[in-house]
Amino acid sequence: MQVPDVASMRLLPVVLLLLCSCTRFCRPHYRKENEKKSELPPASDLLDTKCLAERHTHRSCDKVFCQPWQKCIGGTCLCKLPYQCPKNGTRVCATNGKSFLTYCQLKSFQCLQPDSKFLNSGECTGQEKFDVSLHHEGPDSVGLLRVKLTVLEESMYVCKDGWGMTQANVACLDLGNPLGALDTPDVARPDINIDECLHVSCRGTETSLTECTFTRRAGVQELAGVVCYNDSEAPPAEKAFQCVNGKRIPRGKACDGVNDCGDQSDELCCTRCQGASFHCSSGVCIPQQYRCNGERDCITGDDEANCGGAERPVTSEPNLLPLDMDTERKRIKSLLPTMSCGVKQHMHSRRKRVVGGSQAHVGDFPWQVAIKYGDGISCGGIYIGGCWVVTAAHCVRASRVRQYIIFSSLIDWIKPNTELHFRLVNKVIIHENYNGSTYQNDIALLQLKMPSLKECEMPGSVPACLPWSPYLFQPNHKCIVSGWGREKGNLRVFSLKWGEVHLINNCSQFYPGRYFEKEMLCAGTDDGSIDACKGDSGGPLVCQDVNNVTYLWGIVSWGENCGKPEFPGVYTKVSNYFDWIGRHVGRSLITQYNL
Ligand code: 4AZ
Repeated sequence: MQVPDVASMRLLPVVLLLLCSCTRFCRPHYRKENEKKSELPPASDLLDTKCLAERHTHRSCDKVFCQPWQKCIGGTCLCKLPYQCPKNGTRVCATNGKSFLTYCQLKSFQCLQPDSKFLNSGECTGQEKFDVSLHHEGPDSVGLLRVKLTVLEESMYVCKDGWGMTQANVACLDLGNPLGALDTPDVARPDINIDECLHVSCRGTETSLTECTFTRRAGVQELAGVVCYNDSEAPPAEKAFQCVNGKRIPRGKACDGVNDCGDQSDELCCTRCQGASFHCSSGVCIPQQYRCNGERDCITGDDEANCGGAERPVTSEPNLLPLDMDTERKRIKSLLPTMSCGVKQHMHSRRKRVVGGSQAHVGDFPWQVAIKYGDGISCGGIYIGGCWVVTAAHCVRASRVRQYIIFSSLIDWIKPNTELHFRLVNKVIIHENYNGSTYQNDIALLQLKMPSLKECEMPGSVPACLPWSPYLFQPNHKCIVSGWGREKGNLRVFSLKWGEVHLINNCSQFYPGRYFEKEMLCAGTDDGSIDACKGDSGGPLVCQDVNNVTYLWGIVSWGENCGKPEFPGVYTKVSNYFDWIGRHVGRSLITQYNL
């Protein structure tokens, strides 16, 4: 670990010292190079073209959370099986006349068999009738929306207040249009006396209006108009944003927090957001109303951060239907299993934080482990829960499984502290596509031996969270690298050091032909003064989210020398290996939100 402070310098070999002081005078390169990239503006200055090419939709768990009746596999939200739903809830009735134990069970069933939609809560009686229709004055496709709810005798017009593309898309699905709505124009009221209408509010993920929230509004009001999507009336391609589902929407409607496409593809690749919307740092625009509403909408959690204790759990208006499905959705979400990772125990987090980086103390990096092989610590590693440690593939060999000792809570190798624990290794799993000459897929798992009959738990250790999406942290985010790094061949042992580095974009410019964007990431400082070095390999690069939860973002892998600004440290991009890790350790051990 190369850190520029004087105290640690004393411990570092002279060679390294010279290297560090030299690099301080080297011209910083990163800023200049990053600016070059923005000379190529995307089609619209709001949109990230590289991201658009990935064709994200509401089912991309790299970008958004899956629904509670879905699970995230290989970056896509897939249907859960009904039995994987939480058990408690109330019975609901589907359009196929069957009743289901819970809303989640119906939704997971519908996910597999899209024909059976939600009808209403409670048992099916065979009598309930739900209907959506368009009331036309003229011959064109514009109409006023009428809804017959199962709980009401008569059909009613929908109020214009609260009406928008989110609601209109759901209504057009009910009207048989898979691409939803084209527009929500103003439509003249019919001549008859209407002194009541239905106010409707949807999230946009519903497959029928029956799942939205309805309230009755008295008084003469403007009514909701809608035109469902048709290709001939849609804006021409040159003026349109092309949705992933094939729909074309006016270009100006992308990145405004409103899901105009219906598959959300117009809100998932945004460099910033316009109108009444909030920009998640993952590049997603969400409606401004979702900010500080008590529900995490951004995968990065930034919509619920800095709310000043003023989170307003939405007190929904009394719904006309006996059970509000949005409330039910949130309740199901809260029943899903949760896991604990990336949060230091209280004893430690009270410690004043060190600024500038250097010497670590017990509890500062409770996920950091040391791998002892031979006479000293050969590599770092990261505890990820259960019996599992992640490290770099180049650090371990399957044939040496019995020669490794894993230390946790270790600080000083010369003066072992009392908190120290150690474990032997049961199994070494090296990534099947690890390439020792290119360092591609430089990742390995160590399964620890259980001490007697107890679990693998190591007192004082806390697992680091694993990132399931490459969008959790962005370039320039400040992260921390830690380790017992030393010069190769130098048997002298150091204590655990840490340093702050930032994530560096576009790293192939530093390592042409050697840097693989999908599998690797770069981090460093402008002057190169903080860097990982030999012996830090296999150890953690961790980043904290807005809620101070720590994620294992990178594994120290390689780099040209150490502490050279023109050669930043290269790390294994952990998010790319989430599924691989899950396959070996069990998904439930590492999945936080999308299980
Ligand atoms: C190594 O040899 C090594 N400066 C690790 C990290 C870096 C360079 C070398 C990054 O283990």
